[in-house]
Amino acid sequence: NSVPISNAELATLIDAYPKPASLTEYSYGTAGFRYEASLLPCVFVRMGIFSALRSASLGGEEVGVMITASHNPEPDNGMKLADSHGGMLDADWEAHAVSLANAPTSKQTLVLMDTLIQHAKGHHPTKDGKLPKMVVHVGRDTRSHSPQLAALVIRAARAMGATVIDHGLVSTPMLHHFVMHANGHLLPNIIPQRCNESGYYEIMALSYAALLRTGGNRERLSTTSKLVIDGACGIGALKIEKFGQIFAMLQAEGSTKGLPLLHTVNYPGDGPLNDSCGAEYVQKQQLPPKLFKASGVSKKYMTSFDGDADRVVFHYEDESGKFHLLDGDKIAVLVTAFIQEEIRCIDPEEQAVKCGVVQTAYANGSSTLYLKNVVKTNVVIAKTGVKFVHAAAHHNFDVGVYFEANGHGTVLFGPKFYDFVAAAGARLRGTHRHDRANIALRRLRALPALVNQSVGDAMSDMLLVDAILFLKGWDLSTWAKLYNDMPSKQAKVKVADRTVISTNDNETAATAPVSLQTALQSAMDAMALQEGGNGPKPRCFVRPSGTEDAVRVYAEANSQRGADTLASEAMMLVHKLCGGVGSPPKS
Ligand code: G16
Repeated sequence: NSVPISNAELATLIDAYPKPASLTEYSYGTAGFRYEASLLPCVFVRMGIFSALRSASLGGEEVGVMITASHNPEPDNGMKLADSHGGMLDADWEAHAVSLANAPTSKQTLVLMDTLIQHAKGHHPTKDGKLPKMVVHVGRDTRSHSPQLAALVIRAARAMGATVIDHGLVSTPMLHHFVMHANGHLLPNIIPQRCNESGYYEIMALSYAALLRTGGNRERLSTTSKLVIDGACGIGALKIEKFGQIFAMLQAEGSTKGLPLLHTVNYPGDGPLNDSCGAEYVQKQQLPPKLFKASGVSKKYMTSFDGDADRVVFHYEDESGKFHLLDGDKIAVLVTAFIQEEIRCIDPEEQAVKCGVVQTAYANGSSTLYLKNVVKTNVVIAKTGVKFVHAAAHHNFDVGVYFEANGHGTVLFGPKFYDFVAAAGARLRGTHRHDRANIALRRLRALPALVNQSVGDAMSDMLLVDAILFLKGWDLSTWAKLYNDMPSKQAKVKVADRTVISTNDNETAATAPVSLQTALQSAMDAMALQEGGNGPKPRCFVRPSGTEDAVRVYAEANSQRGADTLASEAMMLVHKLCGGVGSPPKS
């Protein structure tokens, strides 16, 4: 497995794709490198090298590279790096990725590369003194420039001597799932699946079917309502169709016998990716996807994925035609309440496993209160970005639910959960299938495979939500009415250099420029006075985006007008105090 590296070939490749003169420095961002596509070939060559080295540094565990700019507009592209456990790249290695991406010449790139080679050899010595084997999984989204960028990663990783598994068109969570299952030894509690599309669909379909079956009543099974899916004109739209085919095939074979095919109406659309559709648009604008306007489909049960299908939100139109959004916060509430209720059926004192939710500063204040006071769970607030919320869920809880308000999230099950399920299995052996504790046990057993534990996954989350709604006999309006969201507003401001803004750890307050937080606080205080001290305190914060060249603004208040006003004031303050570009935002 020790492999020769062709330095001459690598140097030629690096020199062929130099750093663009227009760019000072590549930065890693919230979810990896993300830029306008023409700026990326240089980074992609170097990340081909990097991903091979990362695999070597883990002693030959398999890693992944996903070519996508997710929710960004079509002209952008980017890369998400999956570490061997399937999650995001280890934070300590981001710095190495950035150094390699920014090395000015091929010579300096190869010097940095050599340091990482020595690191890998030091940690995983081989008999002949060469590098351990290297395996890199590569996937890409539907952007027109993704194939060329993927080819650069593949060429560079192969020049390193790595084995490349090219999965072609896949969603981001599929790629992460493949990597997680490829390193099966890191998954002691789930039977590893084939690390390919059909393996992924099968595990989803079978566990979804297993969860639905705990509902028992066959008659009710046929009432699953038709779910309308907005795939953001991207990869999710393609993949949901394939999932439907696999589900139908399993049904024909008898594996999911008696269960209805998930009745989906798929709207791939032929518009540009993420344009006036998809989870980012629907959640940020609080509007239905434009694709639906003339489609004449039922608007009672709808869902929107984002461009790489790692986020999902639900929405519907009520009798009066009013749009209702069920975002990541609502999903966190539904899923956590469900899991805790099932656990309680086996362990009424809830002593065995610690459940909790990780949210970010964007979480609607009502959701946090509902989670704490009604669901009675633990809540932790972490920094925006899957890498942060995932780490916090893993670190704090045995069953850690994380959902960003934008719909990105999943559930992590830790060793204590599996011990709990095993002990319950032993204790409940011989009990009747319809005994409530027995039902709860079967539900809990189905979850770890249905949930994509490597990263947020629109398809997996959609199936989980659909199954929970089905088991509860709820429609979207019943779910929506669990609590009322505080009115909120999100916006973006363009500034010359967004790095002039820094924030505290959980991004609820700006720490620089110094005058900014004082001014934001005055705006919040003024809004509180205007609202007469009724209800929760108005809240607003700003932070530089790690995926777009913009500063994000969030405001919530006790009325929509209050939230809009507060957001406008915050936008004006950012523009004035942080070097706004163009004319100031209008109030
Ligand atoms: C990525 C991250 C998310 C984050 C979002 C927005 O999502 O994975 O965790 O919430 O960016 O980040 P920012 O506010 O820093 O731009 P995606 O779906 O675009 O990959």
